[in-house]
Amino acid sequence: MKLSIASLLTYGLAAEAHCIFQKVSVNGKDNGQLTALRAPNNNNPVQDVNSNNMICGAPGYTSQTVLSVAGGDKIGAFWGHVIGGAQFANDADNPIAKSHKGPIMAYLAKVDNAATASLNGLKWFKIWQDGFDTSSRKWGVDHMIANSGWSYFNLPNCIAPGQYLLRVEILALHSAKTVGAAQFYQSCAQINVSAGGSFTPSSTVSFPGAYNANDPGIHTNIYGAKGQPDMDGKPYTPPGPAPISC
Ligand SMILES: [Cu+2]
Repeated sequence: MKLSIASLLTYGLAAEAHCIFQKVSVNGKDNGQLTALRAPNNNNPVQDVNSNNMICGAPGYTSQTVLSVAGGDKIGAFWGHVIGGAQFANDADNPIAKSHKGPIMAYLAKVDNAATASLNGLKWFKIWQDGFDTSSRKWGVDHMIANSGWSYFNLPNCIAPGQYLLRVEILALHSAKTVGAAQFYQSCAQINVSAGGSFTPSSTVSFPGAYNANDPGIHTNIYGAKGQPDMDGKPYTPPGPAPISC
């Protein structure tokens, strides 16, 4: 089969129109590329919900840094098409291809030492999610793109002091009507909560394990009758537990 250069480029870019969570800000201070992060070194999605790569992405970078934060701080998670952001000038797929509609979610797991903790066996609880707004028909991913690659949320005030991994995840649903075709993008930030409350989660989930390929938030057709990725204005519930409230 012969393919023109143009079609090779088209297919190549389409296959790689993904993203990586690669920077963290605290109260507006950008801590820089890969600082305090465990992040994959390529932008490919995880599609097997039973893979260990569901935890913090495929093994790649591990920072030595642990960021100091406090309950109530405004956290920013920065996403880019590749490490560094745009892959080339005027990269239309930075921070992520616009087709990749879906929710963005954040989880915490308590650890003894965030820089060295094993990723296996951690007990996660969800602290934030931006799913789908039925009135504006915008997804978490739309809000992130509008914020030039940043997702913002507050660390709950009640979080107990100590070290945690902060797992932030995009679930891209553009192909999710096929089981196993939803795309997961996640990295983990290493944080030390210096001041907070006394919250301990009454229930937690495991990664892998929290999600099933058939969960209605994962195996779903987001396209309405007009072919738009707008759920026809119906509600969408992200997978996993509800975020904690405190
Ligand atoms: Cu993609």
